[in-house]
Amino acid sequence: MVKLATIAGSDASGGAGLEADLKTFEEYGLYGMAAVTVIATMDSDNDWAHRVFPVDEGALRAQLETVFKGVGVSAAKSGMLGTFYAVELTREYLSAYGVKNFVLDPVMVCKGAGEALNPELNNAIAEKLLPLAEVATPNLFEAEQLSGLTGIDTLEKMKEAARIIGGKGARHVFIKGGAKLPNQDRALDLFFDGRDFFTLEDELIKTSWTHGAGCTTSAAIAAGLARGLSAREAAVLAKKFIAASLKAGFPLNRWVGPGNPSAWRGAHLFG
Ligand code: PXL
Repeated sequence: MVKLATIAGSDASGGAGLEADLKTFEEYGLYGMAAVTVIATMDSDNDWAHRVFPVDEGALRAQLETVFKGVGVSAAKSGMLGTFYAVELTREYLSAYGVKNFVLDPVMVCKGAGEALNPELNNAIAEKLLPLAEVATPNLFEAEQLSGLTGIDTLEKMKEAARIIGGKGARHVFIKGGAKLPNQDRALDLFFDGRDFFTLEDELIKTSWTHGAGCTTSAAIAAGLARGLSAREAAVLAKKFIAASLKAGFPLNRWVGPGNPSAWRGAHLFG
């Protein structure tokens, strides 16, 4: 059994975070483990306002020991880290255990929360984790934060950001969410391998139920790497996976709805 791990927050509502990651790993036929960094909760009496509770440093280290020392992994991804010590422990364990297949999802915003999370961590994520990343998967906002560029509103600017982020150490950069560029009616993402750019275009799935889409995409890339795909092959397959998931999105309540990673089974088996 191929094993991989996510170092990420728990989304108590189940659509994003490590819950999305583990569901995705399962769909790829892999054995998933999780080291929980923070617990995110949402308040239905207060317009689904998010709260984030960090897991203490000792408990996070003990989980990382379990995962990396006690079991071992073929790949790992990180999601919402939430504290400086989570960034540093992630760096420490990935380095100590020589994890090459590491996908950095530099979670800096949460659609539901509507604002930047922990902006004080952004530099630490860039400095400590980009150099370890086989693939970094920023959305447009995160690409701006990691590259220092502002107002990424064209494919050319996405490319410039990818080049800067690659220059900071990520071996491949996958910028998600080009659908948000002005006048964009296709789902457009950009993949950069340190030399060449590839655009990944697909039908834009018009849905409000996109909660967890970023987590799912980066988890699918990590799962593809664990399966032995190249970074580019893993990104191409992840894009198909997320499209199937979003086509089957559904509401949880009046505020939020996730994609459905298990939709892949049907899409995959029955075309
Ligand atoms: O989608 C970003 C995200 C990542 N991780 C956790 C979250 C969220 C958004 O809600 O809760 C744990």
